[in-house]
Amino acid sequence: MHPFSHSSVRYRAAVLLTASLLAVGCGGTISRAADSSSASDPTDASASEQLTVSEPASPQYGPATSGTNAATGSGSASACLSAESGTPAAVHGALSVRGTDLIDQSGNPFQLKGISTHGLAWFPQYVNEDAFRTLRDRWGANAVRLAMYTGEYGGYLTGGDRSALENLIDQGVQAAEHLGMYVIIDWHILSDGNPNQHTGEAADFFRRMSARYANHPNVLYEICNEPNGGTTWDEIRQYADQIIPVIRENSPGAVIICGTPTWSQDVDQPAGNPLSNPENVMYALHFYAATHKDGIRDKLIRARAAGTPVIVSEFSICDASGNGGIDYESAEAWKRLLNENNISYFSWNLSNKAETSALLVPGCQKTADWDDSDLTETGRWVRRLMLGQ
Ligand code: IDC
Repeated sequence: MHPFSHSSVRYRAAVLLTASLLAVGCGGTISRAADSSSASDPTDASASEQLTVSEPASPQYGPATSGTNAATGSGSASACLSAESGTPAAVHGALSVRGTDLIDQSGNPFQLKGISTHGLAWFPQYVNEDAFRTLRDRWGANAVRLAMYTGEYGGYLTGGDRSALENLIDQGVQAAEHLGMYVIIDWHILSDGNPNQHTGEAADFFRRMSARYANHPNVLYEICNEPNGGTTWDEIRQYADQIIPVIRENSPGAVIICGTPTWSQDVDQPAGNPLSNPENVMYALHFYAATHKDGIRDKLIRARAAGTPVIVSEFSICDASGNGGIDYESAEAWKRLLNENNISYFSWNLSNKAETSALLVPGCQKTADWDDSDLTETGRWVRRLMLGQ
């Protein structure tokens, strides 16, 4: 049984203990704003209608207090993690990359099993601790991914409310840390297909994020979700060679996820043309099972054979539009491949949008504590995957 698939007294005790320790040792450096970003996803009218964002509950975590350097957020990393006894991050500690494997603090291969948010600006209501606790205790998740679109409507570089987006990230990181879960901060490029278009903004963003979370070993950085539109690996490499040192300056040991060409499918390419500083870097492979089949599975196998560490930081079991029918046969083939090779994965997406990849049914208004009847077919499949069923 997955050690975190049950709700337990131990967890509650750990959370209480953590809450008190976090207040002095691991507090965040920015307080949450009273408002939240509220742009709707214009690509789906029905979803937009549902997306009136209510004011979030009063902050559960204050800004850093005594014992923490409020300017840098520097608490003791070990204090952060040791506080959360029994939780995934307390048990596995700081992660790193060895060969093709993600490993934990004891040097054992470790598999992140995570859920990705939808766009933070569009579905901010799911960035809450109860939601993440539900994913941890009822789904067996040990990680979440915070997807911050950069180029879409309401995105970070396209008129989005930057401070609201960064507050959501902080809320998500703190909730994850509180629960002893790992968390990816995702610079979610998509329509802006070449990350070099915005290297300056990305560097600025990751400089500040990596400073803020320098002593938070549960934080991973994904520097470009899905390069596309003909962007080559060589171009991505040039971008990564600029962004990775920026993160390393503040957070030398963090695991960094680098996207690959063709919407993060070409993981076979980095091997022949490596990054300048490939330590603790994993390469993103994204699949949508109804579209991406043997050809992409072969790329994964070839990449690993060439020594490339691969992480599936986004997937679903429908087609690449995020919609359409589920391909169960291909989904099962992916499931076998991921589990046989201990490959980390993050399921797209935690929302009630009317699309196949959404994990919640469109009528579901709950933002946590979902029952089976609240889950879509995809949601149920993903939950079974994570629970090892
Ligand atoms: C999709 C969402 C959809 C949204 C669209 C925006 O599911 O609701 O309207 O983005 O353009 C990806 C991307 C991810 C996509 C997803 C499905 O990383 O942002 O989300 N997908 O198309 N890569 C392959 C598929």
